[in-house]
Parts: sequence; structure tokens; C-alpha cells
Amino acid sequence: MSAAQKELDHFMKGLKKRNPHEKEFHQAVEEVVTSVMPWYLDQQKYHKAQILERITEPDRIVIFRVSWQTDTGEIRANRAWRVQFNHSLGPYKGGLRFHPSVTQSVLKFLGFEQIFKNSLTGLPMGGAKGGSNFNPKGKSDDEVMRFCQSMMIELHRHIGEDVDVPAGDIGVGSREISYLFGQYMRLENRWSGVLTGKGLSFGGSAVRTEATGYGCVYFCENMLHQHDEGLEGKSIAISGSGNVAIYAAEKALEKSAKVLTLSDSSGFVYIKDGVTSEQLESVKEIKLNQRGRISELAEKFQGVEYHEGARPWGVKCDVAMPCATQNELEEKDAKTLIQNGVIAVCEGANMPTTAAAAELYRENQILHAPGKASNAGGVTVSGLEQSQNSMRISWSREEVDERLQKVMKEIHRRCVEKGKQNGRVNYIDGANIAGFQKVAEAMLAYGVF
Ligand code: NDP
Ligand code: 2IT
Repeated sequence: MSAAQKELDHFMKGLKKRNPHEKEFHQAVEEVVTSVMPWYLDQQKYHKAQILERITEPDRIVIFRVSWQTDTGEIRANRAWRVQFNHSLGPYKGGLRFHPSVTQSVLKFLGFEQIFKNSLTGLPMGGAKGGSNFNPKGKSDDEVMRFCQSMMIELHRHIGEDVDVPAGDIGVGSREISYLFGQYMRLENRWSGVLTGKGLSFGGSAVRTEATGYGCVYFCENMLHQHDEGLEGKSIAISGSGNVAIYAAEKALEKSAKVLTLSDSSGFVYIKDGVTSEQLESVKEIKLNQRGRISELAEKFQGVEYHEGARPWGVKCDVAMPCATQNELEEKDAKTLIQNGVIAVCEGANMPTTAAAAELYRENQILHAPGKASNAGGVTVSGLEQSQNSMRISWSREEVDERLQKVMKEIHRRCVEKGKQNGRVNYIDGANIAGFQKVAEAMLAYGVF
């Protein structure tokens, strides 16, 4: 057994003991520590400063109750969290997720990933994540408003434009951000850029809505170019039909790729000839405005097949873009994708690939972009929204999009620089090492804290 493997096993044993039953958190840490361990062991000063032990311990976690009333007057109590993981590089930054599957483990994995993602963007942002086990599905706008207002009554004490700046994630879009932001203003009696993803009429940035999906396609294009390939004519299987999936599909279409699938938690749609712009506009209406089901697309358009209860990974494609949720692409799915000739997997979601599936990609030399690199476009434009708010100006769509493209290109360059191995690029190692080194350096400079 190599020294790095021995040290990794020892470290993970301790981490699991300190954080029992948090399997998503263990998974996210193990991936990062596996990449950085050989470098870490070479750099005694980091080892001596116990950077790994410190960086895997959140600065703090705020846990609180959110009580609210349904439209019929019944009282409900949910649990909410804000995991402020590490602010070495800037104010805490990261989304809020509303989904019944939210647990402390899920938010710790997301907050941990966010540290390195934000580091990769080159913008001054620390890592955080928050959210609640509240399920917005089937709730009225008024119910969601009351929930958001109640949540902010506690959350407002812990955030601030120079302290911690939340944004959206699963189940938190412009409606929720607006309710949260309005309540923050009421409580603090001042306007500040304390949340990102705001409406364009009250301090939001152009392109923030589209940024994660667009950024993912920009990253994918960079990755394909690096390996003498392009996006034009490529077939893409996308999962999800929310914010990230829809705008990834939109940009892919613009780049003349063929988007074969979209999905939600009930099933997937298969469009043999590739989704059209008209169909995509319909998906926006169904999923974003009416909060309906992706199956409705098949009812509206001929040539769209709906597959209930299945994921899209059985469809033959050149590129897979998982854009729904964690661990949605398992070992058996990876096997099928590889058998069907997939050349690249570019993650729009956070940790959508299980460790076993990722191992298969590595063995089969499939290009595999980890979410912390390829989905960093969202937080990048959030960072640009913060800059615009601080300067009290708004940049044009073109200006923001150009900056986004530059940042995605730079993230890709960093992955290549740190991840080049025998003529190929290991994007997982590249992203982890590049993201980690900057934070480790800052922590070392601050001394013992
Ligand atoms: P949305 O809530 O807009 O959409 C989520 C989509 O994923 C929906 O289609 C939803 O289906 C599906 N989904 C959610 N949970 C599950 C599940 N447990 N099983 C199957 N399908 C599921 O979220 P986003 O598009 O914003 O986020 C998608 C992913 O991208 C997440 O991993 C998020 O962390 C990540 N991400 C988001 C960023 C952003 O800026 N929004 C930035 C970077 C990453 P249904 O409608 O049935 O619930
Ligand atoms: O996972 C993510 O990067 C996000 N949900 C976006 C975070 C942000 O602060 O814009």
C-alpha cells in the first residue's frame, strides 16, 4: 500500500468517527483528499499545520426551527441549516436548497465542495451552503412566502454582504430569493447585496439565471477542444429539467449540439432528433412557471417519448450532463454509457456521480469534469452580482457573459495545469488540487485558527 493510501485510510477513519452517518459528506471529502494526499504528504508545512483536519471541520453550523402556517391555518415546523464552512478566501458564499431530502450531511457535502469551487473561480468567496427539509412541491405561493419570511427571521442574524451571501439551489429560484430578500430588507431596514440571484429590477445580475447551465456547456467545450474534439453535432443526454438543465440545453442547442433527453424525479423524455427551441420554451413554461412534470412535454409534442420511473443514462450519447442531484449516476449507468461510446461526462449538478461510477470513467479514460469545476458558472455570476452591487452599477448581458466565459476558460486551464497525467487530463484531480492549494495557502498564512 502506498504512503498516500495509508494516510488517506487513516484520515478517513478519523473523519467518519467524528461525523458518523454523514455518508454524502464522507464521499465528498474522500474524493478531495484522495486527489490532494500525494501533494499534501510532500508539503510537510501543510501537514504539520493540520490543514486537512481543519479544512474538513466547518467554521460553524447554525441549525434552527422554521415554523409557518399553511393556507388552511395548520402549523408546520421544518428544520433549517446554514453551514458556514470556510471563509479563508472571502465572505461565505453558496446556495440554499429546499428539498425533503436535505440533511446536515447533504449540506455539509455541498458546503465542502463549495469551498474549492469558489476557490477555482478566482473570485474572493468562501464556501457555505444552507437550506431546509421543506418541500416546496404542491405548496401555494403564499405558503412558500410565509416559509421564506419565517426562515429569514432567524437567518438574517447570520448573513450580510461582507459576512455570508446565500443564493439559490434545488427548490430555491427567483420566487424564493425575492421573498427572502424582501424579508431581509424589512428586518434590517437597509438595502444590501446580501443574496444573489435577485430580480433584474432590484440588483440582480444579467445572466445569473442562465449562468450555471451556460457555464457547464462552456466548460464542456473547453474540455472537448483540449482533446481535439468539438461540441457541434455531438449528442448530449441531460438529466434534470430545472434551472441548470434547461440553460445547459439552451446553450448546447446554440452550439449546434443535439440534446436527446431531459428528466425530473418522475422520469425522462427522449427526443430522437434533439430538443428544439420551441420545445425548450415549453419546458421552461411547464417546469419553471407552472411547476409541472416533464411528462407534459410528451403530451404536447409528437416525437417526444416519456419513460416513467427511469433515468436517461440508457440513451446512446456522446456526452452525458447530469444536472439534477447527487448520486444520480451510478456504476451500472456508467457501464451503459461507456458501452454506448460516451466520450465525456460534464457535471452540472453537485456530486451527481457515485465514487464507483467515477472510477469506471477513470479506468476507461472518459473525460470527466467534476461539478466543482464545470458548474462553477452559477457562483461565478453570483460573485459578479456582488461586485456590481458593491459598485452600484449593472453590467450588460454581453459584458457578464464575456466575463463568465473567461472564468470558465481559466478554471479549465487550472484543471489542466494540475491534472495533466500521461498526456490526458484527470479533471477530478486537477480541480481538487487547484482549488485546495489556494485555500491551504491562505489558512497557513493566517496561523493557527
Ligand atoms: P432545480 O430545483 O431548478 O431543478 C432540479 C431538477 O432536478 C428538477 O428537474 C428536479 O425534478 C430534479 N431533481 C431534484 N432532486 C431530485 C432527486 N432526488 N431525484 C431525481 N431528480 C431530482 O435545481 P437546479 O437546477 O438549480 O439544481 C440542479 C443541480 O445543480 C443541483 O445538484 C444543484 O446543487 C446544482 N447546482 C445549481 C446551481 C444553481 O445556480 N442553481 C449552481 C451549481 C450547481 P423535480 O422537478 O421532479 O423535483
Ligand atoms: O452549488 C452552487 O454553486 C450554487 N447553488 C450556487 C451558489 C451561489 O452562491 O450562487
